[in-house]
Amino acid sequence: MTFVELKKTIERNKRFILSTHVNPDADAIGSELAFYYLLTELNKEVRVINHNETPYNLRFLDFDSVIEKYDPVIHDSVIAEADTYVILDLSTPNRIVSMEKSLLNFTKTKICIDHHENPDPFFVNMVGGTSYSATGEIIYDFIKKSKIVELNYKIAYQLYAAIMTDTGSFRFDRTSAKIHILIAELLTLGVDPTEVYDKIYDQSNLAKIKLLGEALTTLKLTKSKKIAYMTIRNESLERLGAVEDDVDGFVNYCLSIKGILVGILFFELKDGFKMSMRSKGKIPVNKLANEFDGGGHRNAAGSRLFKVKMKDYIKPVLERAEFYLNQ
Ligand SMILES: [Mn+2]
Repeated sequence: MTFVELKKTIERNKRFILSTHVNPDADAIGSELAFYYLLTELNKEVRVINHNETPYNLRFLDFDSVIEKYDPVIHDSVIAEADTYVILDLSTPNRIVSMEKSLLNFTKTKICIDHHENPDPFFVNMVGGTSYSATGEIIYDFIKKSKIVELNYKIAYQLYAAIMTDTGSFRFDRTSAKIHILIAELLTLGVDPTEVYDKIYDQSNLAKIKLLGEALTTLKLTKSKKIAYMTIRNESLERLGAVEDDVDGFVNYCLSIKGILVGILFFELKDGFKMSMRSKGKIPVNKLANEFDGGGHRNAAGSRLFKVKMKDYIKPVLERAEFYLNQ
C-alpha cells in the first residue's frame, strides 16, 4: 500500500484501532502514539489497545494515558465497531497474542505498518519495508510525503524515542544520513535527546545491576577466543530480587569484547533454561539456535528448553557455536 493509498484510507474512515506486538519496545509504543496523535489531529476516533501493559520505563511516552490493556469483555465490541485496524511494528498476526482472534475476525480495513523481514501474506495492506530503520521512520516519511498533518512536538517526541531505540542510539547498520537529517528536524521541534535517553535507559532497578555484576563474573572465552559466554543461575534472581526481564541485553556485553564474534548467555530457569545468542558479521546464530529448538535472525537468536539441566547443554552448544564460526 502506497502512502497515497494510506492517506486516502485514513481520510475515508473514521474509527481506528491501533495495536502493537507482545513485549512492546519504544518503537512499538512510540509509533502507536505518533500515529494516534496524527489521527486525532484529523478528528478521528482512535483507541490504542495492546496485549501487554506498557513496560514501566516507557510509560512516560504515554503522557495522555491513551494506551489500554486488551480485555475482551471491554474491547471486542469496540473493535467490532471500528472501521480500520492498524497494527504497527509487527507483521505476523500471532505477535499480538491475545488480540490475534480479534484481528483475524476483523472484516473491514486492516493495515500493517512495519519494517521487519518476511511479513505474513495475511497483510494485504503493507506500509513500510526493510529499508526502514524503525516503524517510527515510516511514519515520519508518511507525514512528510503525504502532508496529511504538520509534524508537531508531540508526534516528534514519539518518533524520536522510536528511531533512537531501534537504531541502537544511531549505530546499527540502517542508520543513514537521512536518519540524522530527520532527527535534526525532531530536535528543532523541541525534543530533548538527553531526557528521552535517560527515561528509557537509565531507570534500572538496583537488583538488575547487581545481577549483571554476578553474570559478568561468570564470563568466559572458548579456546578460539572468538566466543564469549556467561551463565546466570536461577538462585541468583531469587536472592537479589531480580526478575526474568532484567536479563534482557546482558548478552551484548559478550560481544563488546575485542575479537569476540559470538556471544551466548545461558540463563537458568525453574523448569529449564534459556539461551540468548548474538553474533557479528555473517555468523548465523539463528542456525545454532535452530539446533536447540530455537530461532531468530542471523545476528540475534535464542532458544528456551524445558525440563532439562542447563549444565548438560553448555559444552555441546559451545561446540556447535565453534562449528558455525568456521563455516
Ligand atoms: Mn521496530
